Amino acid sequence: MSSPLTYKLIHQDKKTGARLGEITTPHGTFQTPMFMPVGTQASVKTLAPEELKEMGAGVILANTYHLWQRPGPEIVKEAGGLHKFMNWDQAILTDSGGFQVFSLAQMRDIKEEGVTFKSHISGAKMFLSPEKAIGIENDLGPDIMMSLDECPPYFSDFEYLQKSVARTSRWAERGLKAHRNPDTQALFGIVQGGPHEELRRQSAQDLVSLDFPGYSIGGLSVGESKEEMNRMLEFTTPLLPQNKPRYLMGVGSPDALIDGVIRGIDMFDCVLPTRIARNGTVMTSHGRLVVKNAKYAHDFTPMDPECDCYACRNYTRAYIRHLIKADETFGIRLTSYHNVYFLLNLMKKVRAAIMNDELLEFRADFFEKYGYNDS
Ligand code: PRF
Ligand code: ZN
Repeated sequence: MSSPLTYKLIHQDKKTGARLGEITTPHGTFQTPMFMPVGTQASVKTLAPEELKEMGAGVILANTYHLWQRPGPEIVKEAGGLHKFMNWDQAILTDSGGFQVFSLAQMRDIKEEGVTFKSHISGAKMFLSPEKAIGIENDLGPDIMMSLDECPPYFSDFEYLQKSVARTSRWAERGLKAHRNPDTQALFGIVQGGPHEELRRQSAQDLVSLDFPGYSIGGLSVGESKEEMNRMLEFTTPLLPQNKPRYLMGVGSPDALIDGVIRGIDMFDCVLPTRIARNGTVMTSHGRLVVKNAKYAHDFTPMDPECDCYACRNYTRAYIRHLIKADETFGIRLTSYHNVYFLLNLMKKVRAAIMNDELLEFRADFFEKYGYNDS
């Protein structure tokens, strides 16, 4: 069996766990550490695939749960798969639906067989098993797919977490067996375990013994502190193989990206840049800026004067504020464009810093300028 995904380690930072690498998929190669913009429903909100490509996104994420509910995997399959359906020819990763069932759906009943829940769209009672999730992901056809996992609340009681982690390992094994396209789609296992080192270790060991082509770290950034997340990452990444990618799920604030990279994470995704953009908030080299605020009404400078993205090269804060206030959708297209560009560009700078063995210096400078005060 030939692997559909290869991870090449290019350079390891001398002072931290950070790794510069390259992931090759059936739909192209991207450098890591990488931020993956989220296209929940096969669209990165407000942005065209050509725009994502022009800002250097080599991989995007889509959600099994949403696409299963609507339009349904049959239609995506009929279109020739997700890449053709959405006109994106670079890599795609799908989340399994487990996390979305736990965060969006009501009336969840988790059993060994799978999870029963009420659809947040139709209200219908539905059932998701590890085999079913993999079957849908096989129909959708992303390059990288996730195992079905359970993401329990971070501080659930120990007994519960222990049972949940063991079940997530069994679900991962069942998914691996059900996987129909191991030569063209890489299936990752997801490490869980809440705040407990022994459970994280058990979870990582179980999954590593199943020999997945890559590993995700789940159950973090779910309300715990940044220090707590960093502690768990520091403990967990050394348990994962050096020659395979590590993906920290649902993390995308600039500080957490840098601190994750320092602890050996290669891939990240988050709705943050597009979500805050729709609220009129942008990330800039000097921290967050609420561009729709009245104080920018007469400000004819770019959102971020240090940014060279399409939006910052051509439009002013005053204009974008006006568009957002007037409910003109072009306004949130510009803020979305900028925010996604900002994170892709941040990761590009992070990769350069790793190559030069100066990531810690980069972190100190970035944190100071951005206004983070915990460095
Ligand atoms: N599991 C899955 N997807 C996720 C998470 C998880 O734990 C998280 C947690 N931050 C985000 N997305 N399957
Ligand atoms: Zn910009």
